[in-house]
Amino acid sequence: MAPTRASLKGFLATAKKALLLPPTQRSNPLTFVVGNESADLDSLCCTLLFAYFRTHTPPHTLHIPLSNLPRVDLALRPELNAVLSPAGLRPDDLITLTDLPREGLNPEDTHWLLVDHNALTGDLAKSFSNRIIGCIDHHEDENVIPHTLPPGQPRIITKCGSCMSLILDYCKPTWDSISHLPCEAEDEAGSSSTPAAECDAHLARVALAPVLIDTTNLTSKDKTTDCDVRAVELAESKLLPSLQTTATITTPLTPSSSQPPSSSSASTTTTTTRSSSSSAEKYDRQTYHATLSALKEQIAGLSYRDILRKDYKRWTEGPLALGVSAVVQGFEYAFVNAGNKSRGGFLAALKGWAREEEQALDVAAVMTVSRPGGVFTRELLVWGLNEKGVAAVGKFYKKFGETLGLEPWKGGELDSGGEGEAEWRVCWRQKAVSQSRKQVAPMLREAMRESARL
Ligand SMILES: [Mn+2]
Repeated sequence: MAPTRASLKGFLATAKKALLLPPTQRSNPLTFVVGNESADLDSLCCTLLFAYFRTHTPPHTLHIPLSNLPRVDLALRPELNAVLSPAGLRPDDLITLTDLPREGLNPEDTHWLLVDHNALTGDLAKSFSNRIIGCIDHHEDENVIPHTLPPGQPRIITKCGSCMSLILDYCKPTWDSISHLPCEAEDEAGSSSTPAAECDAHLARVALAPVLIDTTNLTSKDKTTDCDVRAVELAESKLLPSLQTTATITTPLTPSSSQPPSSSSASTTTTTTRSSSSSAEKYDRQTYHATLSALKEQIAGLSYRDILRKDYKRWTEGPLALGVSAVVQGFEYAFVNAGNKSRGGFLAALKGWAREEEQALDVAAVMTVSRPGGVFTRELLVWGLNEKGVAAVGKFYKKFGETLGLEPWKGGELDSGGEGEAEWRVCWRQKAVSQSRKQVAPMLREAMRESARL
C-alpha cells in the first residue's frame, strides 16, 4: 500500500478516540497541544496544526489538539466555521475542554505543549503547570517555561504578528515531507482517500486564517513581521496545486494572438474539472481575509455577557485577579446594537461578570478596537472593584497613562468613583493604538503587583 497521511478530520477522530479510551487502555503519557484561553483563531488554529504536524514528525507521537474553551463557546466564534468548512471540518470535530475525561487526568500521565501563550492559566494551570515540555508563542515571555526542556522540544517565544507564523516556520520541514502524500480517512462508511493537493489545501486554509487576521491581511505595520510574510507564502504555495486543478484549465498548445482560434484548437485543449470538494471553494487572499474579519466583528445580537466572554483572558497576581475582555466594536456601537441596547445594561453585565460567583475579579478591563469612519480606534475601560483594585487602577494610570495616550472617553461619561473610594471605573480613548492587550495586560498586571504589596 502506498504511504499516506491522516486527513485533518481523520487525525482529530484518532486523537479523540485516544483521549476517550478507559484509563487502563490508554497509552500514557498523553501529549496535549493547547492554545490560550481566549481561544481566538490564532490559538485554535495553532493548536490544530501544531498537533497535526508534530504527530507526522518522527517519532510520530500522537499529539492531541485541545481547544481551550468549553464546547458551547464554539458558537460564539462564527469566524471559526469559515475556516473549518474549507478545511473539511466541522466544529464538532474539534476537541474541547468539555471532552476531557470526567474522571480527570492524572497529571503524571500527561505532557503539554503550549502554543500562543507561555504560561498555563485557569483550571489547567492548577493541575498541569509542571508537565509542560515545550512552547511556541508570540507573547511577552513570562519566564515560567524552563529553559532546559526534553530533547527535541521547542522553546520559541519571540515577536511575530501571529503565533501561526512561528508554528509554520518550525514545522515547514515536516509539511514539505508529507505534501506529496494523499490522505486516508476512516469512518463508518469505510476508508476513503483524498488527493495530496486537497489535503494540503485543507491545512493551508487553517494556516492562513490567523496570519491574515492578526496582521490585517499583512497590512498592519505594527504587527506584520518577515515571519508572517513567509508564512503566507508557504501556505499559499501549498494551496496552489489544488487551485490549479480546481479551476478549469484551458491550455492551447500554441498560444498565439495572431491566429484566430480554429476548430482544431479544441483537440489540443485539456480541461480539468474537479469533483465536489470543500477546498474547491476559490481562494483569494483578500476575500478570505474580508470574510473572516466580517464574521469576527459580528457582535450585534449577542448578549453583553457573551460579548465580554467571547475573547477573554484572566490572570492572578498574588491575591489579586484581573480579567480583560477584548471587544471588536467600539463602546458606542455595543451600547446601540447589542445586549439590551443600553449603557446601563453593559455596565451591569460587566459588574456581574466580575463578581465573586463568576470571575471573582479585583480589576475588570474591557479593550475595544474599531474603525469609526475608517479611523483605527482603541478604547480602554478599567474598573477597580475594591480597595486594592482601585489602588491598582491609580498606579496603572500614573505609570502608563502617558505611554498609552489615555484621554477621557467622551469627557468621562462612563467614569464613576475614584481614588480612595470603594470602586473606580474609568474609561479612556487610547491614542497609542499599536498597544493591544498583548502590551496593556502586562502593564495592568505590573500595577496590580505593586498595589498588592501596599
Ligand atoms: Mn496569538
